[in-house]
Amino acid sequence: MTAPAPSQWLASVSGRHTPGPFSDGARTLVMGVVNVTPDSFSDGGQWFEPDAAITHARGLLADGADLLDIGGESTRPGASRPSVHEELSRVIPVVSALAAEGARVSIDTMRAEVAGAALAAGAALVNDVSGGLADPQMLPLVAAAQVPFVVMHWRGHSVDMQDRAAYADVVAEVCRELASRRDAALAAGIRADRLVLDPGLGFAKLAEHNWALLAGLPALRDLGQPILLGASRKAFLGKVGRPEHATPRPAAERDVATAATTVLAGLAGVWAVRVHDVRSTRDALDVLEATQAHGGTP
Ligand code: PMM
Repeated sequence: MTAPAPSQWLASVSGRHTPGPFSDGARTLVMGVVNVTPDSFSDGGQWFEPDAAITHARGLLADGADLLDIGGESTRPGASRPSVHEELSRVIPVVSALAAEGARVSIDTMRAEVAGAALAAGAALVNDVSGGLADPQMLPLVAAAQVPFVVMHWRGHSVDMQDRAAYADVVAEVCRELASRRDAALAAGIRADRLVLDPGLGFAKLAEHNWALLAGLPALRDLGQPILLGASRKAFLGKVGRPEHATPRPAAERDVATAATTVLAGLAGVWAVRVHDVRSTRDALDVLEATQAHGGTP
């Protein structure tokens, strides 16, 4: 599958927005990232204490986040996994506090036990970067809980995932592998209107694969499910516009590039973007929506 020619890209995204959980499809939602980890690539250690994570999350809500994605396991390339006990102790106090304040909380985990505890603590959505592959209990748990589920494209745990970044046609293969996980989720009893698909930028992907997937958003959207996009601060954005052997920009200096990907996502009718800096993301979407309200762009 080849990406549409540039002149066709805007036409192919024109006017089509897929509704999804918590959304009638009128606009792209903003999911704010709260990593309660010591080692995430962009903000590891900054919000590791529950109080710091909760304060940070409140700031994301004030900046306009529609959802908060709370995770206790770093998925940076090469990362090793925390124990279940450690993951639970990182995320549950944060999920409970924020859900009690009325925030819409997503739990970012590959473990059914953590997802179950987070749902009991008030989470409203499960975001599994393995799409149910890492833990066989995940799909039945989500089906029984009757909550929305994000299925991300995944080829294995972070410790060696970049060894699996080999594709003849990345857009076609990611679409095919996501469709197979969608079918597994449906077969497990998860309702189609609760399923969100995510191409998994940076997970078993090189920079060229991430760019091809951004160009391929219309093909992903044609899978018929709402799409979540997680481009925020990822390494390929640190390299854009730099000479090949230059040092990439540090993660905290990638928010303008992230906002540019948000505009592309909004144009392509993506359901939600998962981002670290909610303020610049909201600005980018507000500009797009104001332009669209005046009849410009699809
Ligand atoms: N990326 C990260 C973690 N969780 N979940 C989804 N659905 N999609 C993503 O792209 C994604 C994710 C890694 O980024 P981080 O370390 O900044 O959270």
